[in-house]
Amino acid sequence: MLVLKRLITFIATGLPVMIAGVALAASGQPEPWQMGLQKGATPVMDDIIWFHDFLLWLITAITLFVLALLVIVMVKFNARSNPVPSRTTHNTAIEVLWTVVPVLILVTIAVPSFRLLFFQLNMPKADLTLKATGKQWFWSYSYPDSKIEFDSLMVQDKDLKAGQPRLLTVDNELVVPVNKVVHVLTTGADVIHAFTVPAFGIKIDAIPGRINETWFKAEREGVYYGQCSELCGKDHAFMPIAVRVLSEKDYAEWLEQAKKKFATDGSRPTSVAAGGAAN
Ligand SMILES: [Cu+2]
Repeated sequence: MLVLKRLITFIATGLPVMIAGVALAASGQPEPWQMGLQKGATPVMDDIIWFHDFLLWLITAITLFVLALLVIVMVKFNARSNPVPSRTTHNTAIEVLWTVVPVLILVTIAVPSFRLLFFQLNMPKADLTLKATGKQWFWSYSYPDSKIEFDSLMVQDKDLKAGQPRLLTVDNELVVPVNKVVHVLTTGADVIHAFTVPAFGIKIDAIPGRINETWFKAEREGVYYGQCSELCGKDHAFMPIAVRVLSEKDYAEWLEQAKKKFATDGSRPTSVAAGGAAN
């Protein structure tokens, strides 16, 4: 009885909180009691969410169908209600069906799956190129076209200002313009890290000695948070990624300031990897 009581309490109190969590999940960061994925801010993430939901409905339907078959068999064909079993061993029609129908289901999954994969992997022409270098344990960002380079470190709990999320806020955010295609090149300076922003639908390894690339086009202004997603050492959990998406005008203003604040003379190559860069 206690279990039942607890279940009722959970449903009564937990569900409204969960539903509220769904509504809040639009803020570019995880929310308490969040269900499902963060709301997408890029076309790629919108497609990922669509594909995820599509698969969820599909597997739910398949699971319920199989469950129904099992229940029918248990009720109709148990030893008591069906004492003399039939001797049937083959049925051509049903054998064709249970081969063809799963094939059709797989094709239905494969088409949007490949379409999404090509959408993610075919880079559209870049409006802006950034480089993110994973280091133990922070990120360095450079804007090669503007000769800007800076480090982005997590803000410690005691230094947080009101409204800043704990473990996600950084001192220098990555700043990008809205509705522009941004290429992100990633590399690691020491060990493998991974550059991940859930609301953008991107997750790409940052590997010492090589450059990986991905892209995003943020369609809404705001701040979007991510975290290093490759176990990279003791402070792996404390090297968040914060991307601020600004209007084109605000971005231009930020860029002017940043050019003064974070200028590199261009003669110093960004350290690519301990073993990879001979500088
Ligand atoms: Cu890392």
